[in-house]
Amino acid sequence: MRFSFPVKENSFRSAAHDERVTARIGMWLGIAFTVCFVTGLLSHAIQHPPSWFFWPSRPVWLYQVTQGLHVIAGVASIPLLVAKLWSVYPKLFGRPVVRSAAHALERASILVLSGAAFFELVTGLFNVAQNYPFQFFFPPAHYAVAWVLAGSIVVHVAVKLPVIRRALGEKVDAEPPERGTLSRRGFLRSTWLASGVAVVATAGATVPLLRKVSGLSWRAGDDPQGLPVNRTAFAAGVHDSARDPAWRLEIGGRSFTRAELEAMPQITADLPIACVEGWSESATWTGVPVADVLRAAGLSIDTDVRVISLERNSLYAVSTLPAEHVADPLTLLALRVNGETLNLDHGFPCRIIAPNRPGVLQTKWVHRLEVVK
Ligand SMILES: Nc1nc2c(c(=O)[nH]1)N[C@H]1C(S)=C(S)[C@@H](COP(=O)(O)O)O[C@H]1N2
Ligand SMILES: [Mo]
Repeated sequence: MRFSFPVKENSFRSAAHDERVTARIGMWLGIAFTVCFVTGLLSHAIQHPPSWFFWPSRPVWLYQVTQGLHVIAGVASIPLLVAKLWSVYPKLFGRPVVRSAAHALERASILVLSGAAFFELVTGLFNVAQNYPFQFFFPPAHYAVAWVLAGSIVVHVAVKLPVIRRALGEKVDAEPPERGTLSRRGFLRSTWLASGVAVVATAGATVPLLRKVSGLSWRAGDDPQGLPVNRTAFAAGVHDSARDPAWRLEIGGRSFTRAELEAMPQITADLPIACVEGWSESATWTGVPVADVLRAAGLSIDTDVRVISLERNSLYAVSTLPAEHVADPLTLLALRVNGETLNLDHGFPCRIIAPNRPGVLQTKWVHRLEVVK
């Protein structure tokens, strides 16, 4: 490539910068971001339910699928975003810098779009890696910027619609590439390949079939009882209290020892833990349905139930089971996993395992249940 200075927008001849290429990558990036946005809003609503919101307890694997898709689409977007930015960066050299007020707005909206997209993918990636180098709290920041991103994408697509239409209507390789250069199709194929490799390398975190080939998959380690541990009993400060023989499950003025819970009829079911970080892992859980514990304490089961952990001062120490989940016989106060007594790090003496819920609400080291009026 030979440049004469100053560099001009049309000095860039590579097929990668052709609008047909830009539009096609843009379309896939738009689809991937839409999947992220919809599944992200859903996950947010499940964790912070507005009064009109209803989330069923079945099928048991639904959240595992929607959150798996959220993270897989986000991972796929990373190579797509890099390729998209590469495709359009010659526009930075377009002159005049600003042609009109409308043009200035358009350029500003692209700046917002790129910044928001970069922020979402980087923070999301750090989150799935359970690494928080930033000062802000991840979920509200990731959620707020998602709206900024969605808005700027709508503006961008609306402004570019005529170009997008024209570009998608044309064949990718209507004329052969310059000798010795990558064709448009070649650039597109490399982009799809990079995206595909990124997905295959990580999706094993939630897709069992890919576990062996997902070299970069996070959290697929050999933790106790074959399940990843998100926070250990030690880190949660319950290392002693959870093993204290004086432990009781308290509910409505009644209390139960672990032996008393074990003496109640047990249910065994295969249920996943589906973490918001995108990993999921199924196990065979055994325990007492929460509804049975409520009945044993003489309480109605037609109610929301607050679950309180031995853990103190943590956002994850309390969760609320909606009535819909309370009534489901698979919503367990789990005592055993894969045929063994629950490991201390997995929530001994007992933990919540409910169908179709984010892992963050599967509260460990449960100490008290409260009826929410
Ligand atoms: N009390 C308490 N319960 C908790 C957590 C926690 O930090 N404290 N982490 C939650 C999260 S984010 C997940 S994904 C699951 C993970 O369960 P595991 O560590 O047994 O795999 O536990 C949930 N229950
Ligand atoms: Mo989680």
